[in-house]
Amino acid sequence: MVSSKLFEPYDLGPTRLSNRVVMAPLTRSRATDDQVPKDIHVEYYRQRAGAGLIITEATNISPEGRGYAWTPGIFSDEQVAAWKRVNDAVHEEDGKIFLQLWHVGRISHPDLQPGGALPVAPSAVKPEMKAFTKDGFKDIPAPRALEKDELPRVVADYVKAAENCKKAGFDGVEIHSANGYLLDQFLRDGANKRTDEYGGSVENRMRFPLEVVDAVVKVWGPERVGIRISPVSPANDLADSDPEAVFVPYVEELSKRGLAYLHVIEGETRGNRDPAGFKAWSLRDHFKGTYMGNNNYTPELAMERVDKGEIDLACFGRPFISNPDLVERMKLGAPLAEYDERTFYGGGAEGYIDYPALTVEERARYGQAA
Ligand code: 8OZ
Repeated sequence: MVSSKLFEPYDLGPTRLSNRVVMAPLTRSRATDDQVPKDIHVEYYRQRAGAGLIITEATNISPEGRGYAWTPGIFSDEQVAAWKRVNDAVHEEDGKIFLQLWHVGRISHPDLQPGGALPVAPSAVKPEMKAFTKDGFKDIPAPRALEKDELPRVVADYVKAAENCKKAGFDGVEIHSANGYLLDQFLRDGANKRTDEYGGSVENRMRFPLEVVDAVVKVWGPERVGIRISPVSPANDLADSDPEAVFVPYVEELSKRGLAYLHVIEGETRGNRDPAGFKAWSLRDHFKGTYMGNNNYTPELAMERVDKGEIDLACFGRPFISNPDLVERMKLGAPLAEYDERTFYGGGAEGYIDYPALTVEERARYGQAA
C-alpha cells in the first residue's frame, strides 16, 4: 500500500470525504436533446464514487446557459429527477457529489440557444472559437451584451438551479467561474468592456460574479458552495491584462464569504502547469478555507503536494475517465489505464462506462507488490 495523506479522510465543512482525491468536472456530452442525464450517467458516476468528492460535469443553469450539444441541465423537473438517481447511486456507494453550476456566456451559438438567439455576454466581443453543435463545429458569432437590468434575471437562474440541486439531493454545488465562461468573462478584461458598474475597475468586474456567489450561498450556506477559477488559463480565447490584479482581490472576497473550497486550475487548462507570469497557486495564501489544486496532477505530484500541506485536495480529470477506481489504483501503486480521446465527447456507453475497475485478483497482486 502506498502511504500518503491523500488517502486519508477530510472534513470539507460538514461534508466528510473518505479521501482527498476529487473527480474534476468533465464535460462528456451524452445527455438527451432535452439536457437530461440518462441511465449511463447513473452508472458512470456510481462507478467513480470512490473519489473523495465528485464534481459533476458542467451543468447548464438555464437554456441560455448552454454552449455545447448534449450537455445536461438543472433547470427542469425532468433533469432534477434524473440527477436524483445519479445522487442516490453515488450515496449508496458512500460517495459525495457536488453539481457544477454553468453558464457559458459567449461560448455558444444560436443553434444552441432558445429561439436561435445570440449568446449573451458582458460585452459584444467575439471569441475566436468554434461551438460544438449537433451538426458539428460552427463558428461562434459576436454575442449580445447583457443589459444591466437583465442581470438580476441571470442571478435568479443561478438561484433556481441551486435550489434544484437541493431537490435533487446533491451534497453541495460548485460555481463555474473559470475557463472563459460567463463569470470569467465578467472578471477578465479580454471580454468585459462595460462602462457601467459591472465593468472597468477590478471592483466593478468582480461585482456580477460575487452577486452570483452571494445568491447561491443564500440557498446552500457557504460551507456547501465551492468555486472554480483559472486565473492564467487561455481557455476559450479569454485573457486578462493583469491576472494578479483581479484574482487576488477576487479570492480575498471569496475568502471572506467562508466558501467550502477554492478550486484552482493552476496553469493552462489541459496544458502547461507552469506558464510564465503570475503563479495561480499563490492564491492559496489569500483564501482561508480549503484549497483544491488542479491541472495535470500525477499521483506522485498530488501525494507530494498534499503531504507537504501545499494543497488540501487534489483534483484529477482525464485519469478518472479511464480509471473508475482511480483512488484504489493509486493506493495500490497499480498502473493507470490510458484514456481514448476519441470517446471524450458525445456517443453513449462506449468510452464512458466500459473502462473496467481492477479485478479482485489484480488488486491482490498489486497489494502484495506495493
Ligand atoms: C471541455 C469541453 C467542453 C466544456 C470547461 C466545461 O472547460 C468545460 C468544457 C471542457 O470548463
